[in-house]
Parts: sequence; C-alpha cells; structure tokens
Amino acid sequence: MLCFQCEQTDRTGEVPGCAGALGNCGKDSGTSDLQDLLLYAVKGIAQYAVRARDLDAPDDEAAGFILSSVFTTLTNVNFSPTRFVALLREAAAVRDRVRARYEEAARARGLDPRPLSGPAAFEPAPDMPGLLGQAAVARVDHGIALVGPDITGLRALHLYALKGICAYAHHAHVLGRHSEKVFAGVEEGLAYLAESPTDANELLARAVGLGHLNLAVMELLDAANTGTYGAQQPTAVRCTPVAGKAILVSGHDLKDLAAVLEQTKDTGINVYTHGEMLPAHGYPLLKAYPHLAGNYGGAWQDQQKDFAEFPGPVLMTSNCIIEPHARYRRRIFTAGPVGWPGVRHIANGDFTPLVRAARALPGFTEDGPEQFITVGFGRDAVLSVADDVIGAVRRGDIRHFFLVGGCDGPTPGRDYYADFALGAPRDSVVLTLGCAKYRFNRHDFGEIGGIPRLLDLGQCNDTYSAIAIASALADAFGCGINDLPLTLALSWTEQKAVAVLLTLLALGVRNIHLGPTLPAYLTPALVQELVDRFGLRVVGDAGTDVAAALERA
Ligand code: FS2
Ligand code: SF4
Repeated sequence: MLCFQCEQTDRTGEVPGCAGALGNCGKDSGTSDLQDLLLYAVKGIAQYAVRARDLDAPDDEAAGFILSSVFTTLTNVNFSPTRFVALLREAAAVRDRVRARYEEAARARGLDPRPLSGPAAFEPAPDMPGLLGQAAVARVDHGIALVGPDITGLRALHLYALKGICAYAHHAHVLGRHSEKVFAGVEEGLAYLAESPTDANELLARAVGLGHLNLAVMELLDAANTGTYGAQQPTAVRCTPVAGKAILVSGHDLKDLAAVLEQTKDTGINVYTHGEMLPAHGYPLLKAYPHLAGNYGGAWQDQQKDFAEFPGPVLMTSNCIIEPHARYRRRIFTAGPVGWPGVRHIANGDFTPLVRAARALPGFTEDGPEQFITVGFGRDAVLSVADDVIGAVRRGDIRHFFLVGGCDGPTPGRDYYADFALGAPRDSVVLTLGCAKYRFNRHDFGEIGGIPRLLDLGQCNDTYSAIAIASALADAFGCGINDLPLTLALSWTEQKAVAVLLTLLALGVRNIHLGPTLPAYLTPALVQELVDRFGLRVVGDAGTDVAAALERA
C-alpha cells in the first residue's frame, strides 16, 4: 500500500504517504491495493472507450460505470474490499464490451482493430491473494525509480483531479444529466494516464485542462441540482432537534435525501441533514417537505460523536465516512459509492430498512432551544441582489469579498479558516461553500445595508455558483476576476478540492491561499512551479493573510 491522495496522509516518513497496514483514514492496505487495481482496470476501459468514441461508437453506460467506480476510490468513501472485488470483475466485463464495440466499429469502417496493451489487457486474478499480487503495477508510485518524483507527482495530480471530476459528474449523472464532452474528457484523461506519460510540461498543461473539464462538470451539476430541485433560496435552518423519531442523512447526494424524504412522508419521522447535506435546506423542492426538520451536528470529522448521540438511523450518501463506532454501527447505512465492511448498504433506492430502523429507535424526546443557520445563497439568490451588491461596492460600503471554503478535516491547522473568516473586516463579505464553514457558520456576521455578511453558497459541489458570482461581478465592474476585491482561502482534504483548485487555476485566478498544508505528492519543484505560474500561496497566519489581501486589493 502507498496512498498520498489526501491532506490527512502520513508525512512522517522519508517518502510521504500512508503505507504499512492502515492509512490515517482507516483504509487498510488490502483495500488500498484493490482501489489502485480498480483504477488500473478503469484506465483499461478508457483506452478502448476513447477509440470507440472516436469511431462514433460511444458506450455511455460504460462511461457512467467509470464515474461511479472512480468515485468509490476517493478519500473516505468506500472501505469495503468485497465491493472492490465485485467492481474489478465488473470492470473487466465492461472493458470486454467496450473493446467489442470498438472492434465492431473499426471493422465496419474497413479498419483493422488493434489489440491494446497495458491496463487495457488487464485480467483480474480469480482470488484475493492473486488480486493483491497484481496491485504492484497499479501503485501510484509505480515506475518512480525511472521517472522520478516530479513526474509521479504530476501523474498523481492528474489522477486525483479526475477522481474529483468523476465524483461531481456522478452526482449530476444520477440526476439524469450528462454530456458527451464530459464522458469523453474523463475517458481521455484516464487513457492518457494508462500510457504512463513522462512529459512534465504536457502533464501540467493537461492538469490545467482538467480544470476546464471540471468547470463543465460543475456547470452540469449546478444544472442538475437546480433543474431538479429549484434554485437555492435563502433559508433559516434549525440546527437543534425537535421531539420525534428521526433519520440523519449525511454526504452530498441530494437524490438520496429526496428519496428518504419521499419515503418518510406522513410517517411522523423527521429527517435531519448532517455535514455537507446542510445546503439541501435551501432547495425549494426539498424544503417543501415539512419533515425536513433541521441540521444536526458539525462537519464530517465530528461524525463519530454526532452519530453516536443521534437517536435514530444514519445514512451516508457519499464522502466522508469514518469507521463507525460500536455505538451506532448497527444503525448506520450506506448508499451509492459508499461502503464500510459489515455496514448495511442500500443499493436500490428503497430506504425501507432505514425507515424501519427509525421507527424502532427512540428519536428525540424533547425540542431543543430554537437556533438557526442561514443557507441558500446559490448564484440565483446572490445575483438577484447583484445591483445592491454592486452599489454597496461602488459606495465603499463593501470593501472586499473573501471566499473561505472547501473541506474541513481533523488535521491541525484548520482553525486558520475560522480565524480568517472571523478576522475579515466588518466592511467585507464572506462567501463560503463546502464543509469548512462549520468552523464559523454559527457566528453572527451581521449585515451590510441588508446584505448578509456571510453568504453560504452550498456544498463543495456548488462551486459553479462561486464562479458564476465572481464572473458576474467582474462583468459588472468591467474587469477580470483577479481585479475584483476578492480573495480566496481554500481548505482541502480530498480529491474534489483538487479538481476545484485546478478549475480556479484554469480560469486564471491568482493568489489563492491553499492549506492547511500542500499536497504531499507535489514535490518542492512542482510547488514552486505553481507559485510562479499562479501565485499560489500556502496559508500562513490568518490575520497577516487577511491584511495582505486587503493591501493587494
Ligand atoms: Fe467535506 Fe468530505 Fe465536500 Fe469533501 S464532506 S471534505 O469530501 O466533499 O468537502
Ligand atoms: Fe492516507 Fe488519505 Fe490515502 Fe487514507 S485516503 S490512506 S488518509 S492518503
């Protein structure tokens, strides 16, 4: 096992990365190896898929499989070795189907189909020891002795961006939105990695290209969410319980939440959101359910305490799951890409077992004190008051905008983001998205002329809103995004944040404060390259960074 894909990775050894028996997230070595092998197999599908698509014989079902199976390998998504073995077998079958399509399409055009090598020729071993034995070729540092750590790091950057892209594209796909451009981009990116590229400039250029692809994916996801559930509306969300039976839904998948709400209608069971599901309260078609009762707990790293204390079942719909404690192991369920050994998985959208568990558990015996968090400032809500915002900037009432968002996490240094948001001057507005906001979203930031000083744009999945708002402001002021009085402080944990970062870099956004540490797979030379080309900054002291941002403006 070697895994260095997330911010939690082990940095104590000479070579950074989680190695040995267990990663810092709780992923065991065998599962990590199976994940690597699945990615290898998926690259093999992509090798044929690119060629089939070139011959007008795309296999969109295979593309959907690529998205969902890559999603299972993100940090804190799936820890179940049996699921990975099943996915590996399915991947080989999907690859065979795509290969047959390619061969048929080639022959139909009088071409001689070429058999491919590398991942495209991978055949999973029949048993676990065999599979684990095959994993060496799929390791993230495979070939490092030949190509060196810079190329290895750039390949990793490419792979992790693709992971984030696949996760976001999967969320759009389950809501019925996909595009040929996105499918083709993902397949091309994976097929490119299958060739073990060694050109640093090309790898970096392609990584930035993936930022553009991710922008298309974020736009697709925005259209999927707002097209299905309506545009987010400013909404005060109760963050204390009400008496009654209760279900807690965590993760990012709005479709799963909608299904739970529909299946608990008129049952007297209340549904609560946890972690990244908080912004769901802003969507008209979701908040229309009167039993969407409120938000419970904090960000994902608080889940072991939150879930243990919650008096009902819990559903994890995407990242970030942590090893379930005995206190709630029998009442937690997973859905979609998520998995944990021994935890019940609901694969078909029928949440009857969850509802049954809620009926059998005590629920809340009394109401908590009334407390609220306001969410729902997606692009439509913010742009509907764009004239007020622009006027406030022109009058000097709003001096600066800070976007403080991304992932939360257990590693030290994340208080920076709370210090940064809370340290923003009173004549500035703080935009936020992702789960990092739990460090400051209960604080009363006040208003500037009726405009709330804290605007929650949504999940990390809602990054498109931030880009749309920044672009609209830039248009209104007749300048570029970098000329706006806007500073970004990004917190990252997992691979979706990598895709978002590359999108911002692809758009030319400079001077982003990134932390709490930089990715371990980026060598000092690669970091310097990003600093030189994009003005990327590692977070420092929050007060100093806020002051420097105001000075730069
Ligand atoms: Fe937070 Fe975890 Fe949103 Fe990340 S719930 S760190 O995967 O996606 O952000
Ligand atoms: Fe380590 Fe992160 Fe990989 Fe888990 S996902 S094994 S914490 S690098």
